[in-house]
Amino acid sequence: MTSALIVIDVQNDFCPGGALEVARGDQIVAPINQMIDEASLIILSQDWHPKNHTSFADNHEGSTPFDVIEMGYGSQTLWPSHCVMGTYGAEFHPLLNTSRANAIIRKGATPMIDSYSTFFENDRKTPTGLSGLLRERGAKSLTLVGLATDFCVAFSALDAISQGFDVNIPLHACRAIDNQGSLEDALRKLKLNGVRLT
Ligand code: VGL
Ligand code: ZN
Repeated sequence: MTSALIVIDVQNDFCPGGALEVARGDQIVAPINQMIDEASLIILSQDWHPKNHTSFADNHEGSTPFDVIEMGYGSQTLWPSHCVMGTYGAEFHPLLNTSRANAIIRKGATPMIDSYSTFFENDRKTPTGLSGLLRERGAKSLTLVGLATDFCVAFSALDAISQGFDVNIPLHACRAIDNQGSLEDALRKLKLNGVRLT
């Protein structure tokens, strides 16, 4: 069975000192590099927003980060402006080994839709093309690692299951935002849907 390693959003803005820093987010770079050395099909996901992105609190007057608003596609957490395309914050962590990556999937570029998952935008309908890429390459089993466990890793894992892949998440190679119980919620949903947590 062919397997693929999907490295989610290991970018400067999600690491300590970044705009939407995840505690100890940089500690996963070394274990992920080790997994990259051993993987045969490697996909990197990159959160990649325009400055006017609807998920930024800065773009909603009177809002502050972590407020929740209603969008046409459901509720949306407002974030500090992060991973703006072309900026340092949107670049991969400088120590992440990107040289062996087979493909980079960028997500979140549509101004009016957020995209936690690297398979579908938050409207749950607009595909990034990753499912097709993995299928054409014969991948059946996916290992997901990266940032953040409770948002982009979890949403990607649930979509991967719905797309018929086997999914494994080694938690030592992930870190969470953990806002208002979001990590516990995510872990429960992942287990319920058959994601293997190791
Ligand atoms: C992420 C919030 C907003 C993530 C991306 O990578 O988990 N979280 N954009
Ligand atoms: Zn984002």
